[in-house]
Amino acid sequence: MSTPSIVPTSPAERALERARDHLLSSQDEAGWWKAELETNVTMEAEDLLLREFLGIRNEAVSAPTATWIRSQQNADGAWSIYHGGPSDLSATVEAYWALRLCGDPEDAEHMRRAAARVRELGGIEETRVFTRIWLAIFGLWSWRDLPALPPELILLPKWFPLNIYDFGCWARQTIVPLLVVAAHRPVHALPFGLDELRTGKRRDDRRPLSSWGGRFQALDRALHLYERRPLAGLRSRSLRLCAEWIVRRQEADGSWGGIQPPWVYSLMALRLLGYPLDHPVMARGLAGLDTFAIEEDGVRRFEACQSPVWDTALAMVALRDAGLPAEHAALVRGGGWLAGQEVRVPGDWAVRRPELEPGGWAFEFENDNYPDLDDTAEVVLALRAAKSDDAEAREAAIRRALRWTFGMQCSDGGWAAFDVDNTRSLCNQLPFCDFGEVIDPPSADVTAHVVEMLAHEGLADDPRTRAGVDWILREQEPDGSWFGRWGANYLYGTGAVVPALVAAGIPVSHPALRRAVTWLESVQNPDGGWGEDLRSYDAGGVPGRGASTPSQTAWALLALLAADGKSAAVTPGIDWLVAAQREDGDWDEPQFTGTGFPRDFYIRYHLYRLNFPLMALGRYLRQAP
Ligand code: R04
Repeated sequence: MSTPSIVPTSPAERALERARDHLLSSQDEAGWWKAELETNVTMEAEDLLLREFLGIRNEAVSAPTATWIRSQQNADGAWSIYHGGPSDLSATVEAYWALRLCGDPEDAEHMRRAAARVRELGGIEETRVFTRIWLAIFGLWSWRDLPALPPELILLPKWFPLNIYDFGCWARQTIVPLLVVAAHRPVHALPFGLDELRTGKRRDDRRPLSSWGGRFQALDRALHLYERRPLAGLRSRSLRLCAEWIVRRQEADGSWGGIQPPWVYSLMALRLLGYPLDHPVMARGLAGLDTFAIEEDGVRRFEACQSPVWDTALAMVALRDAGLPAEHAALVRGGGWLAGQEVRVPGDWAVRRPELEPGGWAFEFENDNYPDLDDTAEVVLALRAAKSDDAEAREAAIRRALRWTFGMQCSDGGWAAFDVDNTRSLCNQLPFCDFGEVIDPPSADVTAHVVEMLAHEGLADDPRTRAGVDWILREQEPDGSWFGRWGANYLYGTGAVVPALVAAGIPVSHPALRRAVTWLESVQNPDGGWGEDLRSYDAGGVPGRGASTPSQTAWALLALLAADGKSAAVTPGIDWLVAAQREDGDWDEPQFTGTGFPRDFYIRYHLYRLNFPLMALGRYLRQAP
């Protein structure tokens, strides 16, 4: 089937056509789209450390990885965790260390600058717990100076506070293998030290006993005493349970959760438990890791995760917005591929919802244990954009997705990414949890995607959808915006919420929508676009401000267009998109506009710069008089 030709009359139409063709040309023959998921150099550094630990690091991997890490160093000698971001201490320590491992001499210019910057930022002593765990594994930090991680944690029943199911699934999958690693206290000596990265200062983070933080510090001291003589029976039973838990969760591609941290720590844990490298679980895990490496132009970098389901669903929605008919071969193939990715087995979510029938979609190629509500919502919207050869099977999959979605609604009416009522904020107070979000409470962006999908399915008046709408309305910030949990930041939240509320039947005259429009107008850049720096997540950060980017401009436009499109901000926004487009139909977007964890972990989705502008252009042109 050929691409329908829109007679290009306006610049916006020409921009849409070029973007559409560019997107169509990047589809895989199997039907999916997948662009790079870029994060930061801790991925490459830890890949090398894992290989060193397992005794499989070689020059073929080290040299191109080191080239990549060197290429990412900032002028001040440090590394950042996102484009244009401030120097990050933990990332810099890991990057520097990885380069030492690859043979870069301590007195090389770039290394001296890095070490000096590390000391300025507080030295090894001030790095995050994960970095210091890596250092302990290699004898460069004392296990005694780390928060205790007793494997007996696995024995806590699922109703007991701080049991593993109280943690968000990404933290849970990371913690269980780390329990095993910490129990072994491995020390894999290296031929060099890292004294040049130390300040010699002890960190003073004692908290008062009147706070949870302080009480957990006291508990931590008690656990360290227990670590000296753990009960042998309890310890071995705990380790056995951890091993079973880990092995049972390996995915078909050899990964754990499709994300790097649990993957790497699970391989280390199993190795420490005696699994040889040629054991099928280990061999699958290691072979799978290689498929997450990108090797080109003499460099090797590493994806923290892969996003084919998410990229494909968004691309299909964008192509529908761009005017492609449901019969178009690209949409039919994309829909067929997505349908085949449906999750049909229970995962960790079933611990809280044992009676609920499986359904829905995950983010990655293989991640049966962790389907999420965000992908499920976008996939249902995408499937509706494509004609299917087997309409009955398609309907059945959507029915299962709807049932699963309703079953996964949190008790306050919102939806979270992976779990129900995963809201025990106490988890964040543990001394071990100094990095990233460790719980999965409902968020405005996920709830909005779910509500939009339910409305599209004709369920806007279902009381459960209404509860979601009410949840969203309660979450609006005083300035009229919504927080973005999985995208940067208030522009992402607001860009998701406004179209959802309108789809759910909230009139565009509703005060919540008018306030959202006013907020978007107030943060538009003089150049007509929108942008929001990731510093907006920091305490005292400014919401909605930053250099204009294609994806964030598109999010603002999607909201304004949904809210009747009469805002005077629309035309300059569209003009900005048109002017910023490259000749080949794509856009440049060095900025990271995806969020893994606010403040700690950010993602540059390489398809955001194309998918979202295409949606915005498509909806604009459909609305234009
Ligand atoms: C865009 C939203 C889609 N939707 C599903 C989210 C999928 C990606 O979620 C994660 C990606 C992650 N990466 N790395 C981590 C991670 C966690 C996610 C990660 C995990 C543990 C540690 C450090 C990083 F949930 Br420790 C790429 C919402």
